[in-house]
Amino acid sequence: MDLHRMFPREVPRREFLKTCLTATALMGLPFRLSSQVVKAAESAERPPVVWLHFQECTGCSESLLRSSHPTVSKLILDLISLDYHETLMAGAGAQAEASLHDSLQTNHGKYFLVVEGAIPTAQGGIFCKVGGKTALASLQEAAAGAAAILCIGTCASFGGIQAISPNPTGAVGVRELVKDKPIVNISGCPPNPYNFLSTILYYLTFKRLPELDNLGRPKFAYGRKIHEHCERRPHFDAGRFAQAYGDAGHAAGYCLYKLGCKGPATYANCSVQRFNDIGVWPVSMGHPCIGCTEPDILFKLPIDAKVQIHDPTPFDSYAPAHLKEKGKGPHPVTTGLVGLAAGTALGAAALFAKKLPAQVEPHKADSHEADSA
Ligand code: FSX
Ligand code: SF4
Ligand code: F3S
Repeated sequence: MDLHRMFPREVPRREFLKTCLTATALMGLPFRLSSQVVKAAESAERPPVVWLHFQECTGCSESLLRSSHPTVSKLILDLISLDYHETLMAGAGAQAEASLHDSLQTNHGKYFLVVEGAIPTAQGGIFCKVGGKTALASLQEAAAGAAAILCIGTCASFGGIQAISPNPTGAVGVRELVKDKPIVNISGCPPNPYNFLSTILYYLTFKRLPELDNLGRPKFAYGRKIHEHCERRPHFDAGRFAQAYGDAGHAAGYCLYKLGCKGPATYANCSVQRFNDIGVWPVSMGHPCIGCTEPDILFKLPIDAKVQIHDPTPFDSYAPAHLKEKGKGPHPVTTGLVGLAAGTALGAAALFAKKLPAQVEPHKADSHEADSA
């Protein structure tokens, strides 16, 4: 597929470097390794990628490709050789099937398999078919020759919305079905495109996959709770909560915990590496986090349900907020302004990185990682 022609990649040098630096910081790597990351991004090596869609809304691809600022999507398309992607490819029908078959044969053992969407398993998997084949059969065939599997989104990672009880199609995530391949789960509904980009860059730089948490997610992106770096955190600590949408506390940027914010139980970097290149994320827009990266929260807990706070974590990203006293003292920290000011991609990523345990050199391979990948 000639994506070079479909998505011309004139990424200005300054934007290219800035994106690489942001990814370096996001990965928790020290600044001195940024030149290695840049070199890897510039290298001619472009791992072959086969991208399959199953039960999902395609929001993961959409959010990746339709960013207001196209550097991330262009860079991703530049870093990989995207051999098959049902949403993007021009071919259809038998031609597309032939292309998939060719790709799996030619690059056997070398390609990355990206999976978007859950896989239905009930009744032999008849609930999702592409080209007459069940998603289950397509996954098994493509997984067999993959060097590693990247699950993009919570659907592919854990089943997502399709797997919600009573789960009539028996939808599951990839790791329930594939046991003999390294699997990286980049959860989120949809995930932040930077987390996908950084995973690819990590692999290109160190020739191995990043360290993963117990849910198979890269620790650099899912190692901390969003509550730890939320700009509304000073209000949480001070006991100031929005009680209803649109009330004075909500308008003043108070904490959204009482509206059901799942931030205290959600591992993700959204409060730091924000979305849409304009420094926004759900909480900065006034909506509680719904825990979209977490298999036991997303769609399983009602939006207004309060999560238990088991281990209150100290915050140190933002200065404490003080109530304004008439005529003196500091003004209350207003969330939107602080959020936007703090949301510049590089600064925000660096903020997250400084909180991570030192991850200077790539760690030793474990069972999650691709030895040959
Ligand atoms: Fe799922 Fe992705 Fe949510 Fe949608 O494709 S993670 S429903 S944003 O798009 O898989
Ligand atoms: Fe934590 Fe959510 Fe409140 Fe932010 S809005 S401080 S993430 S509970
Ligand atoms: Fe998802 Fe919560 Fe981030 S809903 S996008 S994990 S703020």
